[in-house]
Amino acid sequence: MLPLIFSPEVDIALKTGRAVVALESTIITHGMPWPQNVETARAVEAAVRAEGAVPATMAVMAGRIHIGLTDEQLERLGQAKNVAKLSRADLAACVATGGTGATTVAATMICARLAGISVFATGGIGGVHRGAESSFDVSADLSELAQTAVTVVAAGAKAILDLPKTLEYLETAGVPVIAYGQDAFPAFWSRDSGLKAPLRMDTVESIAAAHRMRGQLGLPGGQLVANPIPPNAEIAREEILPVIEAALAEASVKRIAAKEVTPFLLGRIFDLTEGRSLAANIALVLNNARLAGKIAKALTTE
Ligand code: PSU
Ligand code: MN
Repeated sequence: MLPLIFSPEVDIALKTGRAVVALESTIITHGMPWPQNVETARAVEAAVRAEGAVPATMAVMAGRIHIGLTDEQLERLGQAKNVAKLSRADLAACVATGGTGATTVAATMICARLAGISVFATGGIGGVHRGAESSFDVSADLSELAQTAVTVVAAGAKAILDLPKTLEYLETAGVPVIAYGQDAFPAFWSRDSGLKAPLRMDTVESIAAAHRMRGQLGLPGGQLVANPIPPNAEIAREEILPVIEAALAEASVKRIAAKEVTPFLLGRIFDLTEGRSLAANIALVLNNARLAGKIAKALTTE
């Protein structure tokens, strides 16, 4: 028996073939401060529901993989300190030892596949970090996209990363990167990274069809749907880039490494923009939840 605990709502939805959207929990524990993290998690679930799909927020609690959290569990997770950040490398050990932790994009994809969920919404995936040629810091999210058949909706990759290298990696790994409704690959807080996305699709039906076709062709791995942040919420690239540079310089002086890098940078960018980066982050996650809900719906209708 797999150590999975389905919330009653998700259980019924999966058994009756309804649309379900997976959601991660690292964004709650490591990506946003309390109480905005919990408020956002709830709003994201509501956005998925508004599209007629059922949200399944994932987390490991006391050695069980939860597929869908109650409101109370969400609140507890959002207030908890020192929660483990679980990626592919940590998941089994945490479950086996009865631990508790939040799932990253990589771990959420693994849980979604185990649960039979095909679509997942997040903010921005991890990627190749700047200076990766010496640090070797490449997010496990990328290799997960190459091997786990889940369509991930994100606002591109976070602009703190080396985006050209991230796109090169995804191409090598055979991951389709699909910009939604525009040619440019979006850069999380900004709509345009200055790079062209390898693929563009303008309808959820095409995204759903491409997801299905990958399965029919026996291709492992998922798809990355890069959904630009809504125009009224974006922070222009010229404005966010110096802030990112400042945060990166600080991370380097403080020798921040491994799992701490992304949470540290997001936290510093929040401080340096006086919270504007968080408002943008919330807007883009909600936007991704809506699109993921539509894709999940499209996947349930042949
Ligand atoms: N999207 C957000 N905020 C976040 C993340 C995504 O808007 O905090 C998290 C995801 O869980 C993603 C992780 O998998 O950041 C990447 O961490 P790393 O770079 O250490 O792989
Ligand atoms: Mn990393």
